[in-house]
Amino acid sequence: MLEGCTPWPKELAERYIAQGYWENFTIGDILDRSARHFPDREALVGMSPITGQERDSYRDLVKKADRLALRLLRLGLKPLDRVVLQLPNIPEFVYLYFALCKIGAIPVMCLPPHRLNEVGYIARHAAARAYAIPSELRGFDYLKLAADVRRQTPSLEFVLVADRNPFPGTVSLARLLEEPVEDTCDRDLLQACRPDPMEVAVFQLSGGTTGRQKIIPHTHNDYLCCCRFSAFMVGMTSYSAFLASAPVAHNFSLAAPGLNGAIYNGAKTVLAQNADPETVMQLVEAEKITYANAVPTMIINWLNHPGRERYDLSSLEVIAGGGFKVNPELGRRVQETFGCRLQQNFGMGEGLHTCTRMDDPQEVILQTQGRPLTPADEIKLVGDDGLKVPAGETGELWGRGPTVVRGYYREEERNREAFDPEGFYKTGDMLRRDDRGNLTVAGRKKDMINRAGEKISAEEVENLIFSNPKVINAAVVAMPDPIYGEKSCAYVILRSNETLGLEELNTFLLEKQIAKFKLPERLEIVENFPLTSMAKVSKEELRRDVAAKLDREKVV
Ligand code: J2J
Repeated sequence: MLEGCTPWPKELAERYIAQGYWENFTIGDILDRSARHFPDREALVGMSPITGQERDSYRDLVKKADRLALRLLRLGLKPLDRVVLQLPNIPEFVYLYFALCKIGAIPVMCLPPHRLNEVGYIARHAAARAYAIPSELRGFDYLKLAADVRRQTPSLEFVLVADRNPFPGTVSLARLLEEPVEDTCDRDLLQACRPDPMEVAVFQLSGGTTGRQKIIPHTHNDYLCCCRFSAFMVGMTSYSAFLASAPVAHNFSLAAPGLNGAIYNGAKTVLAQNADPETVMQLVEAEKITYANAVPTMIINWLNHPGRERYDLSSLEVIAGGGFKVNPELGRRVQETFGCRLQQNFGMGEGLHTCTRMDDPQEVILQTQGRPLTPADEIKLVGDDGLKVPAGETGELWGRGPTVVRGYYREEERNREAFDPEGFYKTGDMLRRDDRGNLTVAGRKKDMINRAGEKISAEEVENLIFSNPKVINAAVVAMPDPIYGEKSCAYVILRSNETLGLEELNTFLLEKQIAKFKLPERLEIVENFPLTSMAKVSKEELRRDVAAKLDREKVV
């Protein structure tokens, strides 16, 4: 396994293979297999910035992925090279993803809202050789971002741009995709590059725990195991149509079951450019979508859309909620309004997942986040003393299994904190288990804000606020929000005679080029922070304080 990654113990890896959890396929193999079984079936629908509307059969998709893979080899990319992929939901994401997987290069899954603060760090930490971007998206200039990332990243040689026009100093994805490949030697070359299924396939990013984002190395074997079991749980088959309306780079939309699961089963993937109700409903009707995944904020927006009745949404069989807790009332409304089934998912980029099953009783589907994904998952709920909590009580979820990574990439020290010596990943999430084994999320131990499924590390934002010369100390906490679930609130202590408003603070933070979703949405200037008995800032008290303030403001 790539240096800097933690392999599974040999004996366990052999057991996962012997028991069929790991099938020794690569991500490229599953595309090839579906193309052999269903050459003419629709594989991918999406809007390309290069060619306009694309509708690829499996035969087309494999051809484009292969062509691009060969062109990337010609360009000089090699197995295990890291390629930061920051493309939105466009067909080129899919072509490039499979092309990289086929040559054993590793896509690094940055999200479109990430900025220099995030991408620069990740590109350097991964020692990326290439970086793929759109030229612009929602008014943001990615070419300028790429120039900045390049300046900071000595390893970065190629910037690949998904655009019709060429840009100086970059490689045009349009050109790479259009150049014909007829050479049979090239095909042998591709075959020779087929990666070892035990090798790293994809770098995911951690959902913002402490400090900087960490890189999660998934192998072909563990990532495909995740999509296969997840697809089974929602009844995905070659007749399914999956709507990706959240960024397809995110683990939920890529691997649980997501794009991987759809390709594995020969299903159709439809890429929505955004999660607006109009866009989503048009696509559900036109493409006869059967399965959609979403964070609760998106579901709330869909339910409240006044134009909903204009669309025929009867093809929808399952809406899978995850990333944030779906409350039972919301779940009930999903089922009544859309006439489909709800499935709950509790998951994370590190690969541990729980979910409800299609045939679970209604109260399990509405009230819990289900059970672990595979029979080989081992989980425990642990107290502060590191021991299992008594049955029925809340504890931190620790887990290991055939889909759960054993360590972050190049993070020896942080790995010692995040994984126990037996390889259990400590999620930082607090859960409860009922007597039938169903788990319910009850809170969080880690210092993170979950804003509509987008994760914000409090520590990362605090450090940036702290670098403001007016500021003595800062503490960022979650405040409740009816639509976003949580938003972030900054408590700040200022130097004497200084003033600071939310707008000024956010202008300062934006100058640091951080992703917009990380900006605090409320600022409280205080004289000092409440402390715990251990003399640490009591974030719990701050969370209570802001929640009480919001309650009072609601009443007025
Ligand atoms: C409460 N909190 C949840 C839920 C995740 C499937 C689904 C989600 C993710 C994801 C994912 C939650 N209720 N139902 O990768 O494959 C919070 C937890 C968790 C963190 C992980 C997937 N589902 N969470 O959200 O890596 O705090 O993955 O540890 O972005 O989201 O975030 P992330």
